[in-house]
This record gives sequence, C-alpha cells and structure tokens, in this order.
Amino acid sequence: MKATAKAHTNIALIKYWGKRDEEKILPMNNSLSLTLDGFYTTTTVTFKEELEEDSFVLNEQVVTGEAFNRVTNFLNLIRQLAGKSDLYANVYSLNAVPTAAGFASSASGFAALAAAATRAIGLNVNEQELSKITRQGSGSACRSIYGGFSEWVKGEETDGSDSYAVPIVPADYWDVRVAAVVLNAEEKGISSRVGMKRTVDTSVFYQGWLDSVSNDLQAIKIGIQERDFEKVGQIAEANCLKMHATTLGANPPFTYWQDTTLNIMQTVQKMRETGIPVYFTIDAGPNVKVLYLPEHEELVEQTLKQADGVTDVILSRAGGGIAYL
Ligand code: 2P0
Repeated sequence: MKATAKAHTNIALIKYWGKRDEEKILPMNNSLSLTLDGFYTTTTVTFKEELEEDSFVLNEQVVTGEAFNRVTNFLNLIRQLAGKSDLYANVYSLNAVPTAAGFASSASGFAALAAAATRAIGLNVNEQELSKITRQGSGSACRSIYGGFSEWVKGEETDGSDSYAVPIVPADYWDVRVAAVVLNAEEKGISSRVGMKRTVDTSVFYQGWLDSVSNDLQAIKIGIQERDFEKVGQIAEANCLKMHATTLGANPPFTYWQDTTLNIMQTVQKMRETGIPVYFTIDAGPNVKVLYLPEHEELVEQTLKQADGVTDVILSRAGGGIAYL
C-alpha cells in the first residue's frame, strides 16, 4: 500500500483571501492561479498494518508538533473516506520549494500528500474529488491538482461538496513565466491563516474586496483565453493590491510589505514605463513574484537582481498537474 506523487506549487493571480468555514476550509471568494514548474514536492506514502501511528519525514528530518498534527489530521480524513480508520502510514517528503522564496510549500505539500495517500490506501478518486480532499489540508493546495491556470470555485454548500478547483488551460497553452524575487527581509509575523481571519473579522475594506473579485475573475479568464499578457498582468497586479489593502483596514492593522517589497514593486513599475510588460503579485509575506514573457527573461532577471535588498531571483515556467511516480 505504497504510492508516490509529485505536485507543484502555484501562484494566485486572483487571491484566495478569507474563509467562510475555518474547519472545512471553505473560501469566501473564487481564486485563480498558475501552477509553477520550478517549485514542487514529491511525497511517498506507505500504509502498513503493523504501524501504530503515523510518521512524517520532510527533507530527511523527522517532523513533530503542529506540522505533524496537520499531516496526521489530514490522513485521518483519508482513512475515514477509505473506511480504514486504524491503518497508519509513513510519509516521506522532499520539498523543492526554497523556503526563502516565500511560496507556501503547503500548496505543493498537501497536493502531493493527498494524491499519494489516496492512491496508497486504494481510494479511486477523480481529479475533482482529489481537489476537494486536498482543499481540506490547505486551501490553495486544491488548485495544484492541475497544471497551467486553474480556478478554485468557492461553492455554495455548507458541507463543501461543491468547493474544488477546475482546470482553465494547461501549462502548454501559454508560456507565461514567473520570477520569484527573494528579499533580504525578516520572516513574516502573521501567518496567512491568522491574517485572513483577522481581515474577514475586522477589516472595513473586506466587503469591497469581495465585491470586486467576480469582475476581476471574469476579465482575467478572457485575458488568459486570448493570451493577452497586459490584460492578465494588470488584473493580477490590481487584485494583489486590493487584497493587501484589506490588511490595512483590519483591527489591529497589519501589512506583509517591507521596504524591500515596495522597492521591487517600484522597480517593476519603472520597467513598465520603459515599455517592458512586467507585473507583480505578492502573497502573505514580503517577497514579490514578477510575471513576464520569455522574450524579456534576461532583462527582467538582470534588473531584479540589481535592485536593492534582493538576495536571489528564481525563474519558473508554467508547471504540470499531479504526477504519480
Ligand atoms: C492564495 N494565499 O490564493 C492566497 C493569497 C496567500 C495570499 O492561499 O489556511 O496556505 O491552509 O487554507 O492556502 C495562503 O493560504 O491557507 C494563500 P489555508 P493557505 O494563494
């Protein structure tokens, strides 16, 4: 009862920001992302009758505490679905997501875990069902089931049965690239989980965010179909700025940005003024991701590397969906 799966992380162009159900991980709004080739997790799950508890090894280190609890709670869900409540597993993961790049490794991590664990325990699930299961480990992970662009449809049901991601276009539809700009910045003080909850509960700007998402989503999907880079970039950048604006209206207020974050945002805007189509997006941390087209790769990389406060620039193409190894 063993299986290995590989999943890539994804970058949201329309952000998931806020839950309507914390436990089932049901979002307030739809979100849309691009799966990235350069950042992934490979996970092997082995269920064995003789085990008396789960174990989790990540990058050759035994994991305990909260991170272990999240994995074992997620395996409980899969055991329950399979009707095998007393069957425990060894989980062995390798993360090719540099922590410093500021990507949530939970996206590739839970997607790979869900795929490997369901297959190892003998559950026969399609991609939609797998996305739904993955969502309950970490919200953004449900989008990593698919390659290329995918959308997490928030759903309406209270049981979460209609909340899962769907594919928009595959990775080979359009060669859009992403530079992850690693900054000389301190670790974030507020996790995305805590940040989004505080924003939903207290931000005076949160309703404005919710009211604007469906227009952004509709427009960006047309932009993707038409391979209209400027349209997609403009919408993604504006959507990111709106998400971050909600944190300033929270109580107590907070921001994920640091001075180096603002510096890169301005560097990107200046490149645009010289006629290079580049756009930024930022998640729940200080680092910046820059969207660009292949013909501008060299210039984008050089310009970003030379900006103040940058320690590294990691380039990535669009990536594929779940793969079983
Ligand atoms: C996103 N983020 O759409 C947004 C944008 C951060 C900012 O999804 O609580 O790790 O596990 O569902 O998925 C980060 O949140 O949160 C995130 P949980 P997750 O990518």
